[in-house]
Amino acid sequence: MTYSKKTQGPSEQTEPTRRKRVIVWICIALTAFVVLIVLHSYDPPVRPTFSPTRADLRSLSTGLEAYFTDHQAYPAWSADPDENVYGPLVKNEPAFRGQPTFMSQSGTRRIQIVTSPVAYITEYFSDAFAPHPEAPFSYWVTEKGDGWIAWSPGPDRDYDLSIHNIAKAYDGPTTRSSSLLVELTFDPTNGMESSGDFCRFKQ
Ligand SMILES: [Ca+2]
Repeated sequence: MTYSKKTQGPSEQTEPTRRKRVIVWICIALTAFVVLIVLHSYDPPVRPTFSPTRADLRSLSTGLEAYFTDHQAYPAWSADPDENVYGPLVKNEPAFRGQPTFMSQSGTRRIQIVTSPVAYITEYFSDAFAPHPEAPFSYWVTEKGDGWIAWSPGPDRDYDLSIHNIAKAYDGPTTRSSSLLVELTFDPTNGMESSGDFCRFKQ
């Protein structure tokens, strides 16, 4: 007696088998749909670049020197949030507390500032790397008043230069950075991974 093996053609699939295939195709379609939605909605974080920061620091440098020409002094700075332009931001961002920057017009002393009444710069530039998007650069003038340094915390958004070390890092006009300044400032050879701050100073 011989037996022939009978294969099951598409038209001969049983109803349960057909239902399983339909369910599998529906699952595949749903998965593909979800993946497409996720890919479409994914918005990679935009990292600030250094070009605008570098350009803003250059413009700031021009404004500071114009101010010096008229006043024989650089604009006042303060590390006290009651006196400086970081003041309104300190409540939500403690990183600005004690960080030196431009003295504000509403400070306790009546002072000439760099934006008013004469606009040596039209506004304090926003530092794209600061812990708050509206924060300007940090800023400090040497005790002798002969030099200034302005800086951004850099890609790690954490200030390496502060009121506690700035006098040791920058000692006035020089063409050569101190070893401490080199250590604490951004190194382009490390790409965006460098933790150092990004600065410009009177040379
Ligand atoms: Ca830093």
